[in-house]
Amino acid sequence: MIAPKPPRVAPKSSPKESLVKLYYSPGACSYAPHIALYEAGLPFEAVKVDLRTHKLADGTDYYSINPKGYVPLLELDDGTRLSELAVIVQYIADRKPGTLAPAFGSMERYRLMEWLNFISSELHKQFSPLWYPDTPEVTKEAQKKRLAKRFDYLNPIVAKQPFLMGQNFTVADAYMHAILNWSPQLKVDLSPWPALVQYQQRVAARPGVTKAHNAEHTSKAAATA
Ligand SMILES: N[C@@H](CCC(=O)N[C@@H](CS)C(=O)NCC(=O)O)C(=O)O
Repeated sequence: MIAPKPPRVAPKSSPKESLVKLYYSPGACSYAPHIALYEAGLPFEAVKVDLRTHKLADGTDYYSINPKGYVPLLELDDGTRLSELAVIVQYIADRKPGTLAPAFGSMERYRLMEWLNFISSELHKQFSPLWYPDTPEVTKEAQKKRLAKRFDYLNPIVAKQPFLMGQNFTVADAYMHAILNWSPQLKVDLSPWPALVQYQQRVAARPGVTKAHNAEHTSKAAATA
């Protein structure tokens, strides 16, 4: 007797094994997803964008890839493109469940999103005007005062625990580290907040962070926000 043929099942493409492409600019906020990709151990290709010209190394107009013009941008192997840092890092984390973000739907995950939103609006976009040469000095000083209030809030948190969410490094730490990393260049003195200085050193010492740092700084391009 001939055994019936097993039903044809389409081979499952494992999203975990597919290659993603990260559009980044050295030292920009895209450092956060770059760190997350190394920390997650995912295979990826990093594509450098020159933010002064909005062009890739081969001359491609970056606006043709991301009409928003900014980095980061994540491209999946089916061509799908995802923008907005706080979303990109969660996507990366969810490709390696249980490593860089709490499970979707849990209260802890909302805590992570709370951090990502805080970092985006209260740190990242408060630092941004410090990059622009046409920002008046008085505005820069006002921004630094606003940032100081956020540092007052953050310092005791990272004094009592190694990472924003407690004992475990998450993508929120990748994001905060990438933004606070701008401090020396932008003349934001973190020394009145020693736990934040130690936090930066602690995160910088992680192997995934070192790899991302080395990858970004083997090439020269100006950081910009
Ligand atoms: N809302 C965006 C902001 C990203 C952003 O500010 N990117 C900066 C670098 S840190 C950038 O590419 N600026 C250049 C430009 O806007 O053309 C996100 O969260 O991803």
